[in-house]
Amino acid sequence: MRKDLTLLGAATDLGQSKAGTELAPSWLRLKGIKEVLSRKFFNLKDLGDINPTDSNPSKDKDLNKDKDLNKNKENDHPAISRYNKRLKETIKQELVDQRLVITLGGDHSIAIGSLSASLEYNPDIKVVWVDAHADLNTPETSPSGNLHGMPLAFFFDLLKPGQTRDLFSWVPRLKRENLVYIGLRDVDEGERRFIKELGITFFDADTVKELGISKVLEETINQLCPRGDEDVHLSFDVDGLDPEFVPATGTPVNGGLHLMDGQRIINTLARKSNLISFDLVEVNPLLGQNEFDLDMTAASTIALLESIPTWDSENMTLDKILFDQIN
Ligand SMILES: [Mn+2]
Repeated sequence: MRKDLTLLGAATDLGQSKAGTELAPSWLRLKGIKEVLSRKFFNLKDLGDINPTDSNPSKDKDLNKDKDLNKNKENDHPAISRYNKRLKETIKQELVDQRLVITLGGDHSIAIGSLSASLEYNPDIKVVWVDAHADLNTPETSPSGNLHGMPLAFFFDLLKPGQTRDLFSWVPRLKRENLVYIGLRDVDEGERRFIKELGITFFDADTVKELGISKVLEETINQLCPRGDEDVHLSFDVDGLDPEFVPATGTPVNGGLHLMDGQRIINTLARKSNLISFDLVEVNPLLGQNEFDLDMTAASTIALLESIPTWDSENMTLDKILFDQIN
């Protein structure tokens, strides 16, 4: 894991239909994540939030209106493409500067930009995708039409020729053997077919429970980072965890990972690879039934970040304590 950190808010809700994910970065800052992260790294730089309306305000400012009126979602695709291109350029510069980037979503469509940055930096980047969903739909296979369920389809060039494919033609390709899924349990028909055809490795939530997260991580590391110094991009959708831990998210699915499993994934990858980029997405502070749900969601998200190991500045090594602040 790199020793200097850049924090970035990808403050958008354009990839799905529930307003609120765009508020997560500032909400999580209020909950104290910078204090947690500043203890872990030599140096912390917060770039603040990038909003879809920062550029082209006249064109984009009304995008969030009428979210639930089921308007034609394809109208948002040009804005999502432009937005992710900007994310990509910003993140890539930080990667080139040898900094670890934590990108706070936002919905999972922000991984189009963040993973593009990692791939332009290193075309052989290894990717661990923690999620209840495979995010591998295309406009043709998606039941919802929401782009946050499609980001990986762009990296594998699965889209049929058409406007959306053209809009995202700048997205680089990912090698299918460089991706491992952890936590899947709500996978659509078309996605199952793609996973099978591409031969992508996955450990669904039931397999994690059966084998235990240690075994799953051992196999993940064996495939992706046998040397231990490979560059890794971790894309962590909080709905990979059970809704018991993260109730305030847009598409919760029962039977998910335990919070400790999530912590182990982060801690292990940070120790056993060169973690360069980490998306934390789909927190939605406007969802949840009550105050308890919001408190639980904030506490779990902070607990995930607490599981990042701490750099020992004297010895230039990562500390030996497994988790700093958990109990
Ligand atoms: Mn996702």
